[in-house]
Amino acid sequence: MNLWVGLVSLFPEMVSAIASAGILGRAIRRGEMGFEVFNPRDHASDRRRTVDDRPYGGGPGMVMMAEPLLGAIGEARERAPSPPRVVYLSPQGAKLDQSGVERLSRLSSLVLIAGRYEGIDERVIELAVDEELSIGDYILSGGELPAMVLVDALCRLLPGALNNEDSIQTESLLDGLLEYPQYTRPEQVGPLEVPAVLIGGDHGAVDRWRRMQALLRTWRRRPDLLASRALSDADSALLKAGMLKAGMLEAGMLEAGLPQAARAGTERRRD
Ligand code: 9WO
Repeated sequence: MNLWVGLVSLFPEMVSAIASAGILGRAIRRGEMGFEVFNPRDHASDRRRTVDDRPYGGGPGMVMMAEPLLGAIGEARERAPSPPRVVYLSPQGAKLDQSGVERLSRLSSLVLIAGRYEGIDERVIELAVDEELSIGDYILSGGELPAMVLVDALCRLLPGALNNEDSIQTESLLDGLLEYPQYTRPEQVGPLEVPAVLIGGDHGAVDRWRRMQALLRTWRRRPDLLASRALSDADSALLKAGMLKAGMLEAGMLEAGLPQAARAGTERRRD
C-alpha cells in the first residue's frame, strides 16, 4: 500500500459512496490506497451518543465536541500503519494546490478530519491537528466533500492508479499550464469543425498547436500561473505567434518583451 488515509466523519455512508466509485474505488479495491472511516459518534460518552453542543459565549448553531472527535482521531492513529499526519479541512486553512497534493502524496499515513455544524472545538486543533487546509474560499455544510476532493487528487498520483504515466505527465497544471482543447468524433458538431491540424496527421504540428493553445488559454484565463514561471524561448515564440494569430497583438508590440500579465485576462474569451 502506497498511502493509507483515515477519515474522521459523522457521515461514513456519504464518504464510502464516493470512495467506491471510479479510479478512486479501483485504487482502494486493489490496495494501492488504504481508506478507512472513523465516526466520532462511536466515541460519544452519553446514551444518546451526542457529538455536538452549544458554543460558549453564545451565537448561532452548534460546535463539534472535543472528546468524541479526539476519540475517533485516536482510533484512526491506532489503525494507521505509520504515525499519520493529521489534517483538518476548513475554510480557515491554507489553500490546497497541486504542489500541496504532491507533498501529501509522499506521506505513508494521513488522517483527515471532516467537520460539521459551525465547526469543531478549537482545542482539538491545538491538541491533535498538524495542518489546516482549504480547497477554496467558500463555505459548505461539512468537510466531507473537501476531504474527498483531496483523497481523489491523491489517488491519481499513486503509482498504478491511473495506469497511464503519459496522462499524468501532460495533464492540466502538472506542468503549470491549463489544458489544450480536446475533440473527438464526429468531425462536425453543428457549425463547428475539428481544427484541421488535428486531422492532418502531422504529429509535430499537433504538438505545437496544443502547446500554443495551452499557452494562450493560460495567458487569457489564468495569467497568475504564467506570472510565477519563466517561459522557455520556444514557449515565448509559440505564445507570441498565437497571440498575433488571434489578433490579440499588433506585429512589433512584443519586441520589448511579453506584455504584463495584468493585460491578460482582459481579452475576449473565445480562443
Ligand atoms: C458556519 C458558521 C455559521 C455561523 C457562525 C460561524 C460559522 N462557521 C461556519 C463554518 O465554518 N462551518 C464549517 C462547515 C465548519 C467546518 C465544516 N464546514 C466546512 C468546511 N465548510 N466548508 C468547509 C471547507 C473545507 C475546506 N475547504 C473549503 C471549505
